[in-house]
Amino acid sequence: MSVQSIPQPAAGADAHSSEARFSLENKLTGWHIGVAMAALSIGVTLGIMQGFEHLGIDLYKYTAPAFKTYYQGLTIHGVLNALVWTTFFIVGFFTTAITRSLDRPLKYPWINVLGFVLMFVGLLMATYPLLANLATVLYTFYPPMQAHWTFYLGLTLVVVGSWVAGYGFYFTLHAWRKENPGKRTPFIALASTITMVMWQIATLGVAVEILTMLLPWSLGLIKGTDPLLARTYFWYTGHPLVYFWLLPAYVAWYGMVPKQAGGKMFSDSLARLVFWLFLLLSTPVGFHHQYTDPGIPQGWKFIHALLTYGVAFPSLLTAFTVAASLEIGGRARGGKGWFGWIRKLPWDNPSYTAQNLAMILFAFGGISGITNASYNVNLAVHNTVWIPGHFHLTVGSATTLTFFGIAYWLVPKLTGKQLYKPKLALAQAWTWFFGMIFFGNGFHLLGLHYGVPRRTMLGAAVYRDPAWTPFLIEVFVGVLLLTTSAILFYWVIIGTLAHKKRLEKPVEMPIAEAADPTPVPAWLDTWKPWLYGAIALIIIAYGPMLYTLISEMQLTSPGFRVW
Ligand code: HAS
Repeated sequence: MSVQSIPQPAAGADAHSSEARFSLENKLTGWHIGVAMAALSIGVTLGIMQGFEHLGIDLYKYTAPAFKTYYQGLTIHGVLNALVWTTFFIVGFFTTAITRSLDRPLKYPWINVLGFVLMFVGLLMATYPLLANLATVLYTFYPPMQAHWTFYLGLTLVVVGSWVAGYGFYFTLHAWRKENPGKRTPFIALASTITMVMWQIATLGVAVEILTMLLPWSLGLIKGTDPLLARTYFWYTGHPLVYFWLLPAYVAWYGMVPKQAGGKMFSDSLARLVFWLFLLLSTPVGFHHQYTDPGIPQGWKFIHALLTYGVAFPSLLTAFTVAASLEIGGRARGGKGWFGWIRKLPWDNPSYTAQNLAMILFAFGGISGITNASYNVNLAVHNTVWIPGHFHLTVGSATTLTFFGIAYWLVPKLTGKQLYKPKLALAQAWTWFFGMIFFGNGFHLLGLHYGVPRRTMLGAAVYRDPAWTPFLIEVFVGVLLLTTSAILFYWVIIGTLAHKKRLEKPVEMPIAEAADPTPVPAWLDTWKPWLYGAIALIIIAYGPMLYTLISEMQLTSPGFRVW
């Protein structure tokens, strides 16, 4: 099957005129993913420099004054890749996903335009201190390391902009519900909206952290911060943040990839249940990032550990149900026997392949996540390179490789141009896959066996052990493959944009039908119980500890600049 045949082209003139209804949504999506891809291009370049540094080759000597130190580079790498690439891509992707799935344009498009403007202004504002080496605080910006106030305000605007975009989506969904009384919300629109609601609940933590502490502190209005309280606010947001990165990939894996595979969604009801469970369980788990923080009692860490195993459950469901959807596709394409259907999947389609490879890598990333969640194992791996090993297989693979796969149908859709050199795009997906295998395996082993610290200039470390070298070389091979892959990605995308020939028929967003005709029960299309449940669980899991930390707050720690 050729790449163009995967996103089903609609018929002729009718399809073109139906496309015209969505021209603003197309533009908005294009702006968001354009910024996302630009950010990623800088972020990955700095990642390459980190790979060299770990081998003892410090390229920062040559890139000053633009990028002066390893820590400045690491901060920019984390902020651009983990925060900017993801948030912009997700809001852009949802703009298309929600409107196409509801088959109606945005209710109040100006709200979404405003959201984009706020996000973009925020990004520009945060870029200044990053480039000027005034915000070398890494992407978690823990105090007492202090950044310039524009960094905090810029990030706040990015988050507020994404909230505003979310309001635009809610109004659109509300309008659709009024126009379609009694109908079940289409899965893609529902799942995307649940993700945005989860994000709005989750980002309250970081909003409070910045507005009540970090921003006034960086402006000199208050003298100090309380690092433990700040970390608690941060991780209130920080863990659900990872599901904000993951769930758009799940929207594609459940709602789009089965169609690309030539099959159907194994169970619409189960898919919805998974998203509701994420709304319920994503937030009250943040203490698993604070197992080693002395100020949180063991009992609370235990409760959050239990809830963490709870939030892994919808991903376990996903592993089985998405595999089942793919099996339906493989068998519909003539696959036989226990595993014969796997070969029949459309491995010649780069959009499909990137996403399926992302799933496979996530199986390993998920296992290391479940390992992290165990209190006593976490004591061994916390703050070691095991952790970046884990998150390159999750946000760097499950999310990013899926977004590459989405881009391979979305960019042709938005531009009306044929995907440039699909074989290069296929090579891109495979090089990312193998790059992450080398990278992830090397870092996991280094962290577990040798306790090699993360966020450290390993190339310059005096305690560097020669036994690390083979694994660091393995990681470097990964870096080289990932670099090749990134070059291929931009080659394909720029080639597509530059393509002269336009597609005769517009590309349609792939939307999978449910295999099971049984109607989705009403409780899986009802917001209130899930929303109230999520709020109640957050109050139980965070309320008492936040009350204690806030009532005992001591804003005494001055700011430090350690770079
Ligand atoms: Fe995590 C640290 C626990 C998932 C990202 N995580 C991090 C950090 C990041 C991150 C960025 O408990 C570092 C933060 C920092 O800078 O300090 N994580 C978990 C757990 C899960 C998990 C239990 N993490 C993620 C996801 C991320 C992400 C998703 C980004 C997108 N994580 C932790 C903990 C820490 C942590 C502790 C703190 C560590 C420390 O000490 O600092 C779970 O949600 C994972 C569940 C996943 C699964 C896998 C399901 C598999 C699927 C694929 C199926 C494959 C198919 C293919 C269908 C159970 C769905 C079929 C193939 C065919 C060919 C047909």
